[in-house]
Amino acid sequence: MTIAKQPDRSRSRRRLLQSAGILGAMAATFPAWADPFVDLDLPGGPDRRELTTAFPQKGPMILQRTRPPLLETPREVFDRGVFTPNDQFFVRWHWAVIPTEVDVAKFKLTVRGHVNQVLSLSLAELLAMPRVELVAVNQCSGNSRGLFQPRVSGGQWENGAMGNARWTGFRLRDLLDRAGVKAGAVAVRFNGLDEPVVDGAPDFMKSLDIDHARSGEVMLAYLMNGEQLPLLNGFPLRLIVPGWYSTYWVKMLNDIEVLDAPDENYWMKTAYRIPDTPQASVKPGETGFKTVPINRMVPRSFFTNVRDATTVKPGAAVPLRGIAFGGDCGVSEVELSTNSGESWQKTALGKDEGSYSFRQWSTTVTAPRTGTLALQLRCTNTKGEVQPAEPNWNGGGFMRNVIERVQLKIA
Ligand SMILES: Nc1nc2c(c(=O)[nH]1)N[C@H]1C(S)=C(S)[C@@H](COP(=O)(O)O)O[C@H]1N2
Ligand SMILES: [Mo]
Repeated sequence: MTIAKQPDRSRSRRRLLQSAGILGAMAATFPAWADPFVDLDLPGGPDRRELTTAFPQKGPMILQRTRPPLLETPREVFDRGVFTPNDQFFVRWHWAVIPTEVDVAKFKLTVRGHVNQVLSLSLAELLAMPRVELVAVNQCSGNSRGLFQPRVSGGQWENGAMGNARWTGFRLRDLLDRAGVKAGAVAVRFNGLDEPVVDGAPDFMKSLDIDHARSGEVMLAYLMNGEQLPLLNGFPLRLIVPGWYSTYWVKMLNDIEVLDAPDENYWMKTAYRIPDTPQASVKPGETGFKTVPINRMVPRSFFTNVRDATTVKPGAAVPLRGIAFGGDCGVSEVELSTNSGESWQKTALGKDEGSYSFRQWSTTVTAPRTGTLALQLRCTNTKGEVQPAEPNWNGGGFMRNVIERVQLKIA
């Protein structure tokens, strides 16, 4: 169902969140058969989390925080396929003042600043822009932060602050061309409908360099997996920055400003900065390094059908599978090691949905008769970058990356 094809008034004002919505009490509405808690595998804990179904348009989600909502995708969702369903796609907001409904008849996207012509476009006008579609992974900069050692503050995610979807919308370049970017433009800043809770706190805004903004790949999406975006994922419109961490993927996007000077706003200058070092890695306690705004993603891979607690039979053939992505390019190979990284064997890769998508991998190994089955997994992307053997570390808990390891029990 598309937004534009709803001219009748009763549907034009969509009540997307009910009164008990984001700000309401968390009702315990679990079906009797459901386990209302999830155990994350975080070093040293605490790793018990409530599984909640209390958020609008969302199925069972791991509750990381209520206000603003931080909801993590349960790990079994990633085992079902490379597309993350909208109702279990992770949610992350910085400020709790999020509109609980958006009037699609009144919604306007503004393009202003260093342009020839200021634009104020309705959703109907935006839907008439040349349409593009792309599959891309949306991954929080702090995905897997809870696995950092030593631990760092911030949302204590396991690996579920990521998701993959087919995004439908239009090119940012086409929109900027329509406004006419003036010579001397250096950056484009994006702002959404959400607001800070207290006066004077910095409104959430992110920018891209003008060349990146005009690359033709950055898009504005009004459909996610063929449906309207859930409100908590940015209805009615969000930015898609393929291959870059999702801090740039501004939700409920309603304001675009072309800048003729670098963006000095808090969310670019102070927050979301990483050490300008290989893998954004420093030693705990280290100071004096240069920082840069977080940017492109790096390759990662995950087991989805086994974890440390999994038990297999002695000598059994053990089917293994999971997902991987290349970061800001495609997956070249996903390899498994059963001998602590001495040798690696290629796994079979599933259907290629595009360079920015999750890719499924699978293989089978034979369990030993006794002891444990220790497995390592690594992804190499099409640029030749491979996951490192040692985990990176930085104080922000950003860009977690390391060869994945699980140890299965034999019994
Ligand atoms: N308007 C707005 N957009 C935003 C944010 C926000 O706080 N406000 N958070 C960003 C961050 S840090 C992340 S991880 C993603 C999360 O996207 P999702 O909630 O759709 O999974 O939204 C990004 N876009
Ligand atoms: Mo994020």
